Amino acid sequence: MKMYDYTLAPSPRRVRIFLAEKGIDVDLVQVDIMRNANRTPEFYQKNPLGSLPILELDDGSCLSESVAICRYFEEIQPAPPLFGVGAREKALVEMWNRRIELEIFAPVGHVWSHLSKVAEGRGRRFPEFGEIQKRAALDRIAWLDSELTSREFIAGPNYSIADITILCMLDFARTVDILIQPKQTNLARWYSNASSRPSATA
Ligand SMILES: N[C@@H](CCC(=O)N[C@@H](CS)C(=O)NCC(=O)O)C(=O)O
Repeated sequence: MKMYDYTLAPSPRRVRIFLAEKGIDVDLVQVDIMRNANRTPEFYQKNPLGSLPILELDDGSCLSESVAICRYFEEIQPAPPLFGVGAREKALVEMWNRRIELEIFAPVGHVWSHLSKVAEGRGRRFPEFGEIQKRAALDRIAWLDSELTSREFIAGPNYSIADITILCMLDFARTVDILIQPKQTNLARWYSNASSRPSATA
């Protein structure tokens, strides 16, 4: 089994952190997406969307989508549980993971694609759209701060895949100058906690 990875990209990092939390080792193969190493016919055979991460199983079949890959590992090694335990907690983890992906990670991704210098030349850009997405991301990060007022982690008392998604989103957001604001003390406390876990360096 091996995972196609790019150290600087936030989506494969979600899986690397997940694996580190579980103590699972997987061979990593670096694919330099900034040099379009993923935009080749061979690579599109592995994932028609051309995106990372991809997990290639021993029979040669491939799984993509970071959350799907994490679910695969949760099934084969349930401990420690990172998708929640019991009906309610599992639903809350799912709820928060989806909210963070759709409501915050996606806008941050659009800011990177449409406004950042490094993404120049990677596709058509609409700077005004990028600015709108930046305002949306900032608003939703403020919402996240308020949600963390009374909880240690976003979905409850336990660290979960939803927290991993926040960590990767916030570190990615920093590259486009979307920062935790000084008054966002709940989020700052959460960030200090999550980023000091050993898995955060994965
Ligand atoms: N929803 C996907 C997102 C995958 C994605 O967008 N990956 C980026 C890296 S973070 C990528 O491979 N982009 C390829 C490119 O820009 O050509 C997941 O979670 O796996």
